[in-house]
Formats: sequence, structure tokens, C-alpha cells
Amino acid sequence: MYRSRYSKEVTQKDYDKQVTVAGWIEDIRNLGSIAFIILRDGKGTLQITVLKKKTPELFEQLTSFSRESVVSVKGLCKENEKVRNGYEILPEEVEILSAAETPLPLGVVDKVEADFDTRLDNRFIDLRKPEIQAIFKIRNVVIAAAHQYLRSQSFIEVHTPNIIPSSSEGGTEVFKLQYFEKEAFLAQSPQLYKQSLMATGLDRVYEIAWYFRAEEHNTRRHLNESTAVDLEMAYISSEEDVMKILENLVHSMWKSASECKEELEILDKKIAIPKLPFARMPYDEVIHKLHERKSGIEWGQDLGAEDEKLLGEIMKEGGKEFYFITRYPLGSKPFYTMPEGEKYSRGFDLECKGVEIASGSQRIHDVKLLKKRLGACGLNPKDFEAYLKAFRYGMPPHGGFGFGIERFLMELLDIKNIRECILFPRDRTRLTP
Ligand code: AMO
Repeated sequence: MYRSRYSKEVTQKDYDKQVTVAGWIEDIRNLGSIAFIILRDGKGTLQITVLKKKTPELFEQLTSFSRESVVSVKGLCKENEKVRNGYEILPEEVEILSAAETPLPLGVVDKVEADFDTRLDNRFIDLRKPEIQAIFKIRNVVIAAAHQYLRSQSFIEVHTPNIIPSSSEGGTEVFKLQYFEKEAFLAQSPQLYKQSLMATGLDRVYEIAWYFRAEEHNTRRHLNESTAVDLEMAYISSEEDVMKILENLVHSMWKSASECKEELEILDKKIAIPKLPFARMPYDEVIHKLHERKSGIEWGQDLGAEDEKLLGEIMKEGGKEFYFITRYPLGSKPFYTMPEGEKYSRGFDLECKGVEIASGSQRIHDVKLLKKRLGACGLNPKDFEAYLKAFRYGMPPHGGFGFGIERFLMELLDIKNIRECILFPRDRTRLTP
């Protein structure tokens, strides 16, 4: 093996013994008769100390490598209090595994911050930085917590198609593609499939889903390809049953992130765990509060970024970072949302610090009403035949939500741009890497 220990795994038991380490050469300090090489692996860094007099060939070799080359070093592990992690490696054998070209397109430990596009163009190097890696290590932990919580509530994980025959959300913001002789679309969400599953007896399903959305606007909180925890549950009495699962899910994910001590330290972040239950505020009350602060929003409109931000400020004054907006006007919610009287719906959004992180609803389960709502939303029921069929032979009442993972991470870690929260972002202008 090219490596017997990660830098972090070396313990006092290894002192005065031979270990093999491997990683990227982060820095070389050549003082003439002695050189210090900082080696970085996936978990941290360590110091290799080489003396010219003792091992002249290794000295030459190690000091001539370019930064970010990958090497494996076998050597004696020596205790040294002056070194940051308490030990150093005195090399006996060095093997170069991959030489890095020069100059580097992006520095890993440079003091000067590169611009965002250069960072994203060279994402594989950007990800070598511990503070960037920390975001994805936390992402991994919160997703694991989501699986754990949802499975504890008897949800099963499903995988539904991403190549589909009609748009999932009824909007125009959909990517078209050629599917042999037919036209097909990339799924905007698993909406139609997770609902169809409610007609099967798989009463509680969830998916870590991909959303593909051909939204033209380039904002700091929109991606054209994003991920979400998408969920659907049967036999609910109202959307309140769904909101309860959502707030507990958010709580358990937030809590799991607060336990990522090492990563939070690297990011210099403290995470306070929110109190349950989250506030519930009907849309009408939200509009009233916004009008009091001179917002020009009209009844029936969806909240724009500015109004959401203003509401976030108002709620913060009351000590609330998380809050549901409930009882949305029917016209501002998708066709599958259950109406509540003529004007309102059983749709809700979950907001965190002025940003929508999830939305959901009780759904229509009556096929006649569903067709009527499709028509009212300017959609042709013929385009939704396969979906509608699932409602014709026994469909229980149900509801669910979609909860954006990148939006969640943004708010969790106070990250300003959503592109930081996905490995390889897709936006209006970016398709590579
Ligand atoms: P909606 O369209 O509100 O609802 O999306 C749900 C959540 O997904 C996230 N999200 C996005 N994140 C980044 N970039 C985007 N372009 C983007 N679009 C959406 C947000 C949002 O709150 N089918 C319904 C959900 C449901 O009712 O089950 C839906 O897709 O966090």
C-alpha cells in the first residue's frame, strides 16, 4: 500500500516506528541544509523533515517536486513538540505517484482568494481546501440524518424516473430532450411519481431527488440542477400531518450538523438547534405584516426575494428563524394542491431566515377535481393521462413536500451563494466541469 496511516491517524504508538504516508505536497520550505515538506491527505497535514547531510538524494528529490504533486513517503515517525501535530516523518523512501503541472490553475493554500469562476472551473483543486471539503462532509452527515429519521418513521426510499413524458410541475421551465422518436423532458421533481405511489400501498415514500429546471434567471439561490428530500405520505388528515414530519426532519438534520465539531471549527461556525414546533402563519397574516412594513406585494402574489427577506427580518425580531407560511392562495400553488374553499389552498412553504427551503401541501386525490384544476391552470389533462390513471382506481388522501438540500445547507452554514453547496453547479451559463 502507498499509505499505512492518514496524518490524523498517527498516534504515540507509531513514534520511533516506520510508517507510510501519502498525499499532495502542499508546501516545501528549503532552508539549504534542512527542508520541511508539508504533505496534505484527505484528513489533514503532516510534516516531512529531510536533512541534506543525512540523505542527500532524498533531499534533492523531495525539494524538486512541484506543489500539489502526489507522493508516497516511507519513513521513521519521530515525536517533535515543535511540529503542529506533535510528530514529523524522517523519510527513507520516496515515490512520486503523480507530478503536478506548473503553474497551478488555482492555489490551495494561497492567501489571495481566487475569483469564484476560477474556483469552479478548477473545482477538483478547490475541493482540496479543508473549508470547501467541510461543506460536503456536513452535507453527507445531514443526508445520513435524513435517511435515519425518515426510516424511523416508516418511510421507504424510492427512485423514480428522471426522463419523463410530461412536465412535473406544470410550468414551462423544463428541459426538453429527444427520446428516440419522441420528445421527453427532464423531471423538475418526482412529484407525479411519488403521488402515483400513494395508489400502491407504499404509504410513505421518500427520495433524494434531482430537480432539473430550465429557469433562465441567474440568482444566488437558484440552480438549474439541484437536489431535494422529496416525500409523500398517505392517509393524512390535513397538511398539518406533513408539516410535522417536515419540521422534525429539519430539526434532526440541523442537530446532526451541530455535531460535526471538526468541520464547524474549520468553517468557524456555531450552530444553534432550533426549537420545535416552528411557527405557523397563514398567508393573509404574512401579507398584513409585509404591508405594515410598506411592501407593495398584492394579495395572491407569491413572495419575491425582497418580500421573503423582509419577512425574515420581521420574524427574526420575534426570535424566529424557521416559520411555515400556510393557507396560500390557490392561484399561486401548483395544480395538484388541494383547494380550501374557493380562494385558498392547503399548500405551505417552510422558510428559514428569509429563504424558502421547502414547499408542500395536501394533494387533490379526487380525479374529477384534479382534471378541473389542470384545466384551470391552463394545462391539458391529456398530457397527464398516465398520472391521472393512478387516481381512478382507489387513491387515498395524501400529501408531501420537496425540501431543497442546497438551500438548507446555505441557511445552515450562512453561505451566500448556493453554488457553494453542490459539487459541480449547473447554472444559466455553466455546464462544465
Ligand atoms: P418547489 O418547486 O417549491 O416544490 O421546490 C421545492 C424546494 O426545492 C428547492 N428548489 C430549488 N433549489 C435550488 N434551485 C432551484 N432552482 C430550486 N427549485 C426548487 C427549494 C424549494 O422550496 N413538487 C413540489 C414539492 C411538493 O409539493 O412536494 C416542488 O417541487 O428549497
